[in-house]
Amino acid sequence: MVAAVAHRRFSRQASEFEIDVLEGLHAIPKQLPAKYFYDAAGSRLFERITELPEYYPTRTEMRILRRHAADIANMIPSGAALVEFGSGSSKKARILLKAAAPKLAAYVPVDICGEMIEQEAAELRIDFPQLKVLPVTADICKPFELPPEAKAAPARIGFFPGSTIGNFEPHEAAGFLRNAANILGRGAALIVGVDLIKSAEVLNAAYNDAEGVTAQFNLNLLIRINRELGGTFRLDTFEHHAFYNRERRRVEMHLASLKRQKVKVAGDTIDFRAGETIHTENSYKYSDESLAALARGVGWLPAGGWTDSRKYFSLQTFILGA
Ligand code: AVJ
Repeated sequence: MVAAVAHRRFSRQASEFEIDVLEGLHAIPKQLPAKYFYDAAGSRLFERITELPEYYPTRTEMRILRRHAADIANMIPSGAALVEFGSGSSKKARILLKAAAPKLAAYVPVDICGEMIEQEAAELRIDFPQLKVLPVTADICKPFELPPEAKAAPARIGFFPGSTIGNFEPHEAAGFLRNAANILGRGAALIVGVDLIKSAEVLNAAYNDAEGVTAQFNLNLLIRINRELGGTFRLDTFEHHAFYNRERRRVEMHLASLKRQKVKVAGDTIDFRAGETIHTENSYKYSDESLAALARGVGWLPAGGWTDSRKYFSLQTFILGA
């Protein structure tokens, strides 16, 4: 055991996950990056969240997409390539593809999880036999190369649905939009989905569902740390906390320690005070105006959009200024 720990500490290459987790747990206040929610179990729990009665964003965005798919397709120039950032299961792109596939040179799903997009690409090729599906495995926040067919197209249309942009700090969201502009290039357009600012009641319910699926999703991060980093988190000593922070226009998720305790992770000891939390996610809420201001700052010009009758969710389009 001693040898194993020594081996881990001194000769093993630490993974990015281990580095990020230890850095976050030693920070004040404690925090963990939200992107680590999505292991296999976490991705399944997120799918369940999207079907909860309280969690309106996914079904609202899908409804907007279905209602306006023809308008969106019309706005896409013939021969363009559709590039989806953080495509995951491509569930939303499928709605667009039903209307736009015949005029597209290619559909390029980009995701950090290569296995997921290759699998999804195989299914899309069956359902859209005429469409070129060219998946790219990449971190959407960093520069990456598009496939030659997408670069050669007369224009590239970016698609970033799901309010994924809400997980970024505002300066990171601006960085993403700038990176997307660089990757998509001259003549590009971008379609972004954002969850809109609304009453605290509706927001708090969406992140505190009666069935407790969101709590399981949040706590699954500790299960993952236990499994992958030899953690000793006791799940019955941490509690899911989620609330709308109105001043900062974001829903915050935390895991609160119910007592004073020590937890081991990758050979390190982490101290918790009673009630101390790990901040696990921010989900920023936008208005059409606040998103437009952010986008304008990095060269994207607002070009209209669509919302639902309750104004819960918004799909906004932008074109690249000169
Ligand atoms: C995937 C970022 C859109 O912020 O609402 C759902 C993730 N977290 N319930 C969101 C999430 C808790 C979700 N996004």
